[in-house]
Amino acid sequence: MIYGTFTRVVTRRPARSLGSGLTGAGLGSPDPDLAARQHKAYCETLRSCGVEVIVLDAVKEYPDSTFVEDAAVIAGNRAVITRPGHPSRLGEAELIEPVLSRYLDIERIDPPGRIDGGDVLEIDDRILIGLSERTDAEGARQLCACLERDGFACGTVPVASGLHLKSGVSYLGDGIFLAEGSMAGIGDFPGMNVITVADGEEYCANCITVNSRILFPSGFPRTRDLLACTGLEIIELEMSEFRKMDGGLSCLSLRMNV
Ligand code: CIR
Repeated sequence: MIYGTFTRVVTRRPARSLGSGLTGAGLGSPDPDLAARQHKAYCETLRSCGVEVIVLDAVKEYPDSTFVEDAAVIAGNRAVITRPGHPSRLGEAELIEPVLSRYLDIERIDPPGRIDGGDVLEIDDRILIGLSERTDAEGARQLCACLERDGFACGTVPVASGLHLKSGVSYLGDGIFLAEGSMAGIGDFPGMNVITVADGEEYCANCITVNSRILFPSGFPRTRDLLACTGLEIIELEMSEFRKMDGGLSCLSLRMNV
């Protein structure tokens, strides 16, 4: 199976309350109309990659709920419903479960474990979990116990800077990581290579491979050029309004191959 093969994704429209969500970006308030247009383009691009896109309604009570990735971890036929690490996001877990349970076997992280999906990086048959402000050792332990039963090898790594593990590193498949400088050591496995993002372009370390395309944020030309060596088509997407809320490309979807 080629890494990043997906048949279906779940997204959630951004609420007009998006700007009331959590952020440390310091880039100002998002424009809700522009965020809606950027989200629509994100969904249309996924469809153009051959993926069925399930778009859930916005939930204004949870301004961060468009970042669906944090509420569950999908690996193989399994969805593990998380316990998001910030109290304002805890309720997002039960919001996401009904749609995922239509397609996937469900497990749940139990209290007191905490974990955000943004801290979980799938690397072929390995799962790397970032220990961050949002994800603790107990959450990681529970996720490992669950996914190891499914045959994944699991490990943890500290997240020294940035919100989530995947804020600083993406796995593109075929042994290639894209990482910002402080995360470059992550590819220290035999047969793995790391492309380091260009200075000043750290935000674009978060991108996703979908059916042999790389979905990549627009505005990071030097790093985009470095990705040519992957041989994959690169599709650029405007992400400005989600970036203002510390969100990247991976955060906006839960991706499955079932
Ligand atoms: C938060 O701070 O939780 C949201 N404003 C952003 C979450 C981004 N999610 C992700 O990287 N997976």
